[in-house]
Amino acid sequence: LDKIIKNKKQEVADSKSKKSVEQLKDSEFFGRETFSLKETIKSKSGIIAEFKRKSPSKGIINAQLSALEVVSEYEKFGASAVSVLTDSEFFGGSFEDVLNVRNHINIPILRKDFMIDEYQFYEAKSIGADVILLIAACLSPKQVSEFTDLAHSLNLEVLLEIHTEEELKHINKNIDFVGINNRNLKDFKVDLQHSVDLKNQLPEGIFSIAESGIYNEDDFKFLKEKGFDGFLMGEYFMRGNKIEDFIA
Ligand code: IGP
Repeated sequence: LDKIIKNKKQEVADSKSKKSVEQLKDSEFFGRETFSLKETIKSKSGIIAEFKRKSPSKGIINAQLSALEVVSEYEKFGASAVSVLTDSEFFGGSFEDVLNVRNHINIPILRKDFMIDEYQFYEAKSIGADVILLIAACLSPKQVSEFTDLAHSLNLEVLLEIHTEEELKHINKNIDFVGINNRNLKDFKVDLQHSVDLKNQLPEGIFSIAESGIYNEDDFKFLKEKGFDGFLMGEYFMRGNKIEDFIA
């Protein structure tokens, strides 16, 4: 994670020198009306289906498919939202992946990246994202709170990702969704029961999303029974498993 953050800081510095916030605001998507995951999480399957070519834990997952092909399937078969990785170095994603699909789907897009600087929120908005991710493990509670306000001022919804009891402190009343990562980012181990235990400590009424390592119907059913509202799934679908078979 430290390596990713270090790389991200450099990347953001480079982007800033190429394009100002004012230039980002000129993008055709900046003023668009956004889609709300708060609405689609309940009206559809709850699945947030991810487009991801590779990851630090799995290496190459699927480098063949186009983002548009994949997310169109996701939408067609009932995904509540799509998550698109925009980190290129570690996840093989790009802004183009979001830009190429924005006008072709009518569900929210989560820009999946490591948000560490205000600039990235304007960037997210300029490429047509509707939701952004904040990862507690790389932010202070104060940063989470400030970034949440900034996101909301741009009409972006906020998913806060946590993994430990300690990180419950990062939650504030303005957060839209709390994601509990089933995968430990330090050793990449997946533990669904750990997530359920943590979910039981969330504030009443907040939307909860189980993230990562959901690889079969039993995992999904288990987490659903335990009361999770949303399910963030990437690898399983990127390896060619069909979302329609899964939801049916
Ligand atoms: C999806 P999986 O195991 O279904 O491919 O996981 C998603 O939860 C995972 O990509 C993820 C992630 C993150 C990626 C969760 N939190 C933070 C990058 C950064």
